[in-house]
Amino acid sequence: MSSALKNLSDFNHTNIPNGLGMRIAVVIAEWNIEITGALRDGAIETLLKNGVSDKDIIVKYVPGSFELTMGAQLLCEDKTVDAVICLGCVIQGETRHFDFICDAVAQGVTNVSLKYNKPVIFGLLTPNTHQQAQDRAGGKHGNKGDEAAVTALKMVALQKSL
Ligand code: DLZ
Repeated sequence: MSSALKNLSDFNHTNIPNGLGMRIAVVIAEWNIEITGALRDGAIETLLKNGVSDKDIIVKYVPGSFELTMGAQLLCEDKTVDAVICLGCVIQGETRHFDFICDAVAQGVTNVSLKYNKPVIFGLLTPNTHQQAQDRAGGKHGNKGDEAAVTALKMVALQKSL
């Protein structure tokens, strides 16, 4: 698996657009908050580092990853929001809901994004173990929240360029 070999956060850190003037919402699942909180911190740090103003970062929480889609939809209703970053963590083996939740979020995020014509970023960790989650939430494979923030900046810049 490619992620066994590298820090995934290095992968998309080229040509990051400046986020000044962008308004970005971050929706975080409270399940596995020790992981999703680290994803949130990585995402916010990356947004700030790349020019997004503190006042233009909206942070909201939903109970679990299944609710990320609804959270994203509510935030997309706000016309001042340019993009929504969804952050969650579903650990396989911990729940029989794993496949249902992951499929629902992937489909839901896609649907909301297309419905509102707005970038909605899929920042859902789907690891087999808690250790794998930690490795991707500020550990040896980087921080998926960081990557999600870069993706949001790139997608908003793309949209604004058209
Ligand atoms: C119920 C549940 C379970 C078992 N596991 C997780 C998980 O690992 N990660 C996560 O984000 N949420 C989990 N949930 C909660 C669901 O996402 C959802 O909040 C509930 O099913 C209520 O709709």
